[in-house]
Amino acid sequence: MNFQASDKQIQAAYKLAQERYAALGVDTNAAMETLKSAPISLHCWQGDDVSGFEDPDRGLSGGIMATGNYPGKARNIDELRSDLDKAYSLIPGRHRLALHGSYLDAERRIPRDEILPAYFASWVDWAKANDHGLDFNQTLFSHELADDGFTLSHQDDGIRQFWIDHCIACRDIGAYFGAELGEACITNLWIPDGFKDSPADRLGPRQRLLESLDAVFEKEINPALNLDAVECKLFGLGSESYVVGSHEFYLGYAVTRQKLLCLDAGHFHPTETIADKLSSVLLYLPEILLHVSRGVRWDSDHVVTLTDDLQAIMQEIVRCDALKRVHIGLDFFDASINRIGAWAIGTRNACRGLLLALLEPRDLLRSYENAGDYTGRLALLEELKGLPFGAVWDYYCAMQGVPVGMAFMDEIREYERTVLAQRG
Ligand code: RNT
Ligand code: ZN
Repeated sequence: MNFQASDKQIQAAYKLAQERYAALGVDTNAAMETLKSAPISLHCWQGDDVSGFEDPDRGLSGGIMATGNYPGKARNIDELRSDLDKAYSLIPGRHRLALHGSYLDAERRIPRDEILPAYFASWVDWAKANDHGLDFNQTLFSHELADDGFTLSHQDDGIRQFWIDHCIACRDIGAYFGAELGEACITNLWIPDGFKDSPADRLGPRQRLLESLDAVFEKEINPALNLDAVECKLFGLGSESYVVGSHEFYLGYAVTRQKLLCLDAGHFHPTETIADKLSSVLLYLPEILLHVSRGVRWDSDHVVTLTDDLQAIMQEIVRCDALKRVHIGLDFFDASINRIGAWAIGTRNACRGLLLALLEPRDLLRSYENAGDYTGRLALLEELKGLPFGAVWDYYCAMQGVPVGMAFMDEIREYERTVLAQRG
């Protein structure tokens, strides 16, 4: 990228920042190189409030709720792709897209247990054309056979089998993505199953879920093509008293079956952070999937901001040297603001959190800790907060050819005026 006049300032500020970090033994260029090679999996569902294209008129169910009615929501696949293209153009680095089973490209409504790779061929073409990786999710909500709150743990054998077949079909689609794109797709399974009020039987549904999962994963799939993840949860809307797929349930399942565990930042007690879980889970599982999200008082799926929690998550990934083992996906949906803005703000923040973690003087911090100098450790951690991190971030954005600072909002406003405002 050629530098413009104003870029001189960005360069000058970067030079100064580089020296400040170098004095602490941190190589800012190396940090940017690492950041460049760390993909974030953007979630398609921020673009249309989790509606999908199976039956866009159907409302959400299964504890999923998007609030707000900001104008310009994507109404079809072309609009969603166009919005995604805009979002990716504002985010530095090469990234992935996480699709859901309900985002298929079909002329008529296809039963979920019959979805095929062919219905996702146009997504593969789009991903190839734009150099995006692809991830996938089974969709076990917003469907008449999930409306009573149970899917893979349902009492009814037929309904359970329907969802098992859907999950198997989705794994095949994941493997198809992996084969087409030459890198493994992570197919993530989340189910809404649970009770609003106190159950009389907590064990039965969990036993049925265990058996269903074993049926879903019975067929071996080459891990170079598809990796399976299972997502745990503490409570949900309508499943406040009992969630079948709890943390303990899925941790046990993932460890015994060597599946990826998906940790969603909003799926625990409000003061509980997933950051502290990574180092433990990494001892028992080769890989982890994250749903980086921001709960406000509950699992509200707010846009990711540069919070202490986000920084702690990214620090743990970097401190555990686990960037290749922890896959960073996003999971927020805010329908009250410009949806492309939500993607851009949330993903840029995920990248910024990661950059901050990569700029940590790890060796120095550890040497204090190992020497028992906890005062020095605390002092340095606090001083780091005042270092010119923003200059490195701006420089990185400029080098990656994406807008620096608030300039990305100019593009979003322009797109809103010329594209979103034209939508009915
Ligand atoms: C729901 C889970 C799940 C969904 C997406 C749409 O609580 O977090 O990951 O948000 O699959
Ligand atoms: Zn999630």
